[in-house]
Amino acid sequence: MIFLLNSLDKNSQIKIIKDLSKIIYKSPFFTPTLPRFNKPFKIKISNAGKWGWISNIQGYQYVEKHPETKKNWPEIPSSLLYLWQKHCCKIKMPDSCLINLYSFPNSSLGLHQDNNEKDLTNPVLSISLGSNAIFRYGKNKTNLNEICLKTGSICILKDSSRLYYHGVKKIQKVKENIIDECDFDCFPKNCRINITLRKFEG
Ligand code: MD3
Ligand code: FE
Repeated sequence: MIFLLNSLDKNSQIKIIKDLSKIIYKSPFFTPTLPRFNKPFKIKISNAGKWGWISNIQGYQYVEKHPETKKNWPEIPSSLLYLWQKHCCKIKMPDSCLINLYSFPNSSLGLHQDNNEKDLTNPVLSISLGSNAIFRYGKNKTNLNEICLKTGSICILKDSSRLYYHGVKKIQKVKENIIDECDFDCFPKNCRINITLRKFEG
């Protein structure tokens, strides 16, 4: 696991937030639910790319259409593809971009592994924007590291870290939230957005 803390400058973060607002306009946030129990997650999500990750009573899956609008997901913006090429891979492009919305103060994400992708040797790239996340991760559930992911931080998962357990314990609000400064109605005040770029198909 490679952390590039505060790696994106303000202008690149603003460009990404604008691109996200266009995605959310076409593909609104929705609340995923837990497989089997159908209990709502404490985050909202949307996607871009050919394959969007969803969760509902049936399980976790990658699907080509938004579960509510039934439309294809919007394209992954070039501002994000550029970061994938810079930090992950020049050859294979991601085909999935999950956008997680954390509201302050009640959002969190339980400890889990990401193993729904077909080829787990492909890397994952994550970008944090807005409020801070208290992020926990480790090889086992019992021995976790904790780190504060601030706005503009990038996290790269490859090789042995690809199957680490990880989750977001809580959200901490910040004095100047760059998402609030952009002033889009689609994002609540004091929120955090996490973007994960992945390759779902081989
Ligand atoms: C470690 N998202 O969407 S991003 C997820 O902050 C997810 O929203 C978190 O976990 C968030 O699945 C964490 C950092 C991250 C992403 C993928 C990973 C860490 C990872 C895959 C494997 C190991
Ligand atoms: Fe995850």
